[in-house]
Amino acid sequence: MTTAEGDAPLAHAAARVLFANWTGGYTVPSRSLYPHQWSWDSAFIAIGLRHLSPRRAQRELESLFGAQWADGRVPHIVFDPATPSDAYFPGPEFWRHSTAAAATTGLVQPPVHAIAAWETYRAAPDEARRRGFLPRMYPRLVAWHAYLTRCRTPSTGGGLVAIVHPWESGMDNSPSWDAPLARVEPVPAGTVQRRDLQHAPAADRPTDTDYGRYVRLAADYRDLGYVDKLDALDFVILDPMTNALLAAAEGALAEIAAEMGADPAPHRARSAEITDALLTGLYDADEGLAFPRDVRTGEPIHHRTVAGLMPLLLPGIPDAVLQTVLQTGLGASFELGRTALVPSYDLTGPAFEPGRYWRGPGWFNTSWLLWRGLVDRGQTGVAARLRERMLDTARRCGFREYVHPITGEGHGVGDFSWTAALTLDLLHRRT
Ligand code: 2M8
Repeated sequence: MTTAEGDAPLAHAAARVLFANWTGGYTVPSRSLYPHQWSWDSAFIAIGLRHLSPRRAQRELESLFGAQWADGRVPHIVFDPATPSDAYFPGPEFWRHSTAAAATTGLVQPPVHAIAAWETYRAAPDEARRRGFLPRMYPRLVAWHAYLTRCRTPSTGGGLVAIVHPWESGMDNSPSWDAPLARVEPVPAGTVQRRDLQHAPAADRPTDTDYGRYVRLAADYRDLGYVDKLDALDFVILDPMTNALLAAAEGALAEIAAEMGADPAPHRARSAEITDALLTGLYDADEGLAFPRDVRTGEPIHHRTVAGLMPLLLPGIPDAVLQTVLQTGLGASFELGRTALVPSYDLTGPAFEPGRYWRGPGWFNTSWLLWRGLVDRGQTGVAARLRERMLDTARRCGFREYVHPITGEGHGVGDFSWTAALTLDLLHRRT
């Protein structure tokens, strides 16, 4: 796989970011704002890194799974012991948990890892076989998905897995979480140290009140010993992106199992089960997209966000649903393929803010996921337009964390790893 000649400067610039953010064993999302290893970031990073160094991409995932808990969960942050503990808040002394490998948080992030492992393997199968990459990763990936199924399936959730903190959605500050968060008492202002505001403008980041609520939820979960007593937690949500990714990741696990001579059938069956549960429990045919469901109230949360388009990732999506969700994506709320990046929140919605973290800006990872879903579902025309817009934006924004969805103006930090990694992946893969 090679990039076209004219794209060489962009590919080199992306590679420079990934090399600069490589720590020796994994890649930090950003040297300033996020100086540790993040779970789903590492999956997206591996997807790009495999084009530069398949071995580093393998190590990226192996290093994350080296901090996997005994119960199978893959922590959302693995703390770098060499980075001062006050460089990021909440740091290791807040979370108070260490595995044999490192201090970690007790939360998780969306399960993109099996997809990343399969893509990483396919970039250099011989090297991967020599290093025993799949035999090492497969049992760990199985244990990770088993944790979600065993511990995160609420009895009233129709078989879907739940998240227990906005940070677990990856779309931390989404308007979808406003109503469930309103039930949460923020910790007193003085207990939150906003390290993030030293690296990004306050207008691009969550408010102090929301941060106080994030910290309260995390402290409550920690004080329960990170035991998933779903009835005792305040924030328990069935999120469409998490579940669509789990269905897609089970599809990737089926490919991995088949490649290793193991039985792929249980993974295909699980993928189909989650697909059915998502279409029954979260998809709204009249609105043309999926909504999260609040397990505490049993009600859907009616904000239109990019997570609602993620049924496009489902390997077994029925054609009628595919066409409907695609029309929603192409419509006024998301303008898919016509904006700089796919907006994280409805362009016409009441809570839309084009510059604030997950409340409207476009992000490379969610846009890439939709691109990838469109390619896999045979929607190559729309996928090609989306890819062009993403590459234009990457050329103009300097690998920023997120951008104004229409103008492409950069927000958040610069030299952001998954922006660089996914740009590189797009350059290497024609639609
Ligand atoms: C953001 O989340 C972290 C907390 O995990 C933060 O705001 O401090 C989110 O965009 C999340 O999706 C991402 O994984 C993380 C690191 O890039 O940053």
